[in-house]
Amino acid sequence: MRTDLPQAIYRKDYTAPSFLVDTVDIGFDLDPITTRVATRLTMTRNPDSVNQNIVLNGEALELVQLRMNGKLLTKRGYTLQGGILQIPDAPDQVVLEIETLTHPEKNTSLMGLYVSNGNFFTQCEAEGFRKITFFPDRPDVMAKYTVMLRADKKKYPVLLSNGNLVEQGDLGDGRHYAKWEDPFKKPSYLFALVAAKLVCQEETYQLKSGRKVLLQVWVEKGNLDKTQHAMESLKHSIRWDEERFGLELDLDRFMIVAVGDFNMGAMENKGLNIFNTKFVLANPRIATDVDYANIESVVGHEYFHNWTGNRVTCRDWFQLSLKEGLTVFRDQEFSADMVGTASGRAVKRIEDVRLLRQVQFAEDAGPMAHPVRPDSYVEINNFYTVTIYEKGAEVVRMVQTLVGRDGFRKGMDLYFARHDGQAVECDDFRAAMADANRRNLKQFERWYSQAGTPQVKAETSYDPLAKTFEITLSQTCAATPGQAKKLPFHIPVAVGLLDAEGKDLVLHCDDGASAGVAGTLVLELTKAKQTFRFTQVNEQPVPSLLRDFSAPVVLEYDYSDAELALLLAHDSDPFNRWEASQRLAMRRLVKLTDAARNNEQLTLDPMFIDALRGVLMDDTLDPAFRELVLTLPSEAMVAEQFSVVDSQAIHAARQFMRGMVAQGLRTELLNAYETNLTPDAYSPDAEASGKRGLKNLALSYLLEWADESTCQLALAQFDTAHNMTDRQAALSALLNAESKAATKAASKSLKRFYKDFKNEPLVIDKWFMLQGMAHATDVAAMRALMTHPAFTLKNPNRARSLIFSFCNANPARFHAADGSGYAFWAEQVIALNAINPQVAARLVRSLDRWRKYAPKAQELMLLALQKVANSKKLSKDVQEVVSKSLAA
Ligand code: B3K
Ligand code: ZN
Repeated sequence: MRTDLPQAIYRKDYTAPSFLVDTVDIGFDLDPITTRVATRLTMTRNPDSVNQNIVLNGEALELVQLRMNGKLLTKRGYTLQGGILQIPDAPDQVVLEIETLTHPEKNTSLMGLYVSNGNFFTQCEAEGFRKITFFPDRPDVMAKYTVMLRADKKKYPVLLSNGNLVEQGDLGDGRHYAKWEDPFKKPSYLFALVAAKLVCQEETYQLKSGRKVLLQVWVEKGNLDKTQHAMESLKHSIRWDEERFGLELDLDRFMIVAVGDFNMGAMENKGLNIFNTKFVLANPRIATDVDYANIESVVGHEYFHNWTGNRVTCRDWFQLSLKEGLTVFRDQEFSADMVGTASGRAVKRIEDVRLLRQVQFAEDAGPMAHPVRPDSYVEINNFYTVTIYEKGAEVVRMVQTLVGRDGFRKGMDLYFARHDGQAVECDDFRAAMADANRRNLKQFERWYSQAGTPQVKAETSYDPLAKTFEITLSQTCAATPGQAKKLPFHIPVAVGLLDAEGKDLVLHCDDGASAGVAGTLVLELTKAKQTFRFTQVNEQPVPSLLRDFSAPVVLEYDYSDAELALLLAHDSDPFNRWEASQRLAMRRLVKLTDAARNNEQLTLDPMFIDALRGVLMDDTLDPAFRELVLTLPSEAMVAEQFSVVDSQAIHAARQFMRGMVAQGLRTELLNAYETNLTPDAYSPDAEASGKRGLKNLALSYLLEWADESTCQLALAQFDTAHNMTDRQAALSALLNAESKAATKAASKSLKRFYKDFKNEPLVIDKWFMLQGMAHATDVAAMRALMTHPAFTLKNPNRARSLIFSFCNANPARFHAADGSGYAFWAEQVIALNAINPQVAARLVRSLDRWRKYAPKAQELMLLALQKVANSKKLSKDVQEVVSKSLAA
């Protein structure tokens, strides 16, 4: 068995580039079979470098010729080994002319220059530019680009690249050209081109300064009725960055282009964002409320990168979170501000934290755990993770909590004043925040260097005579690969104290606490153990700890059910209201899972149902918030509570609980269903989508008892829905209900859904996804689905919709006792590896926590992992994840 790791790259080995590139002139003769790329680089020796040679990266390229200062370089003039071209003995000023050939149509990796549905696109982050031409392909080499595109005019009427269009015309032979110039220096990973048959929605938009800019959203002809929401989102993003951070769009033209084959969500290329169609196209017929919200946040995210990422970029890829964590934080704040209301903000916060806990905490506890600023990697594409993105955003959020919102803005201003146009490190961001606020953030650095989720334990004691209340916080952090010992983190813990009625007490505390929102103090935990004393506390309070989830930690406190019920009913912090509901549910789910595993009788106490009833019936609460409270922790979240996971028992426990809630609240759920209908014209706003969310959750509960009447309710919704949110929810509820009537209704609806939407790829993705996730779908059913003519592994969205949804979101079937799920997984990883290593490596992650399962299951998982490890021609993407998963 091969478990050896391919060559790792270490942060400590960073050296400055030997030559800097001043200008790049790059010309393309675009042809799907063979594209000729001619590059002219002007380069200057970097006095800071120790390396004398010119070093260029190149991958999957045919080198036609190479000239230095006009002279042809023969094979004796350079070396080319392992994707690195080196030229020794170069003068200090160099003009390099490089001609290469690439084969876009054959490029299924979707990195570099590739073809999707007959059109040309590029993806260069992180290291795709080296698949286009030889270049020092590293983010600390920033240059000015001029791009010449030449292509068949009929087939590719639209020719786009970064920056401004400076010239275009015919070439006479049925081909045409366009010349683009980007006025800003940029790293190669931000280069992009599009040559395609597309149409656009465009608009002139006036910036606050009065300057007018051209905004365009480019799509295939049939999709022009699906661009409005992306355009609106873009305008909102531009305005928001002006208002919240004083950051203006620096170009005269900003383009978004949608492509159906794309490895991730979207890409922030300078002035030419390229998007997965999934995050652009929307109309009520094809997109759900969640899709609308995702489009807004991804459009925002990519736009915000223009400052946090593009104007100030990363010195090396270890600093990835410098741009990603910060930009996720910015897009989270943007989405929250777009909703506006306090409870709307809380809903957004809860959704973000749910993702963090379910996916990032799991990553932090597994073999792929890594710090927000990693120390090493084999394949950088494997490090576009929830740790870099979501935990990175939490780290930025903690800075804001520590220095305050205004202080944070001051820090951002200083960051740009110091580093505009530079490629910098995470430390530079922290230094700007510290200096602008005269704060010591030295210990805070550990959030960047230490992996793992800290566990914070709280203990309290009340002294009625002295009227003092003490909170003792202690922190630990489990070992992660390569990091046995952890030093204490600097953790902001926001707390409030509730009286017996659930009202906030006025807080007095002298132990290093700073004021948060009213009724809240931020305790700064910096030691392994620390006590904070509150004075003038006239009654025994109930503590509301870690309000608004002020730090990405697991907080343990021995709450009684009664205390949790009080918090759920009254906490002024909506996040902790929700949190109380999840604690109540989770402790019961853990017990139920144990009982299910031991084949004991499952029971649920009425107190829990009563607490949920109270929330469900509380009309003063937003429907969206009520939906979150009524949603039980996912099976994946329950699994995290166990050292040995039993997926079948967890599924049984959670299903039992859903059934009991459905039974106990049937009348209230029916009532919620009826009072939250949204018969008016579709709008994705928070109020309407919140209503739909609660109504559809009610429907899914009602179908836990899938009798004739509830099936009819779902069928009627499916048949008459005037939007995809309701249609998909009805189908999903039917698919997951267990009764003959439901099964019949589901199969009829599935057929109809396919027929109605067969020309909408994004909807067919949903069709596959719902089936991949349905409890009834076992491996045999998956294999049958894969033979469907609409299925292909080549399109990442399609592969994800079926294969990933089964492996990641159908745990009871994926972890079938016979190991069929694992064998299936191995086959798909191997097949994907040959097509698209990045997508394949993501799928490997579905088994990386194999040590968390019972011995018998472990054995079967190990077999599957070894099968992949021993297969031929493994990409380094897949090799890295497999070997790290197998390592002790
Ligand atoms: N920066 C890109 C991600 C690139 C992923 C490369 N494997 C999208 C984003 O985070 O905005
Ligand atoms: Zn990003």
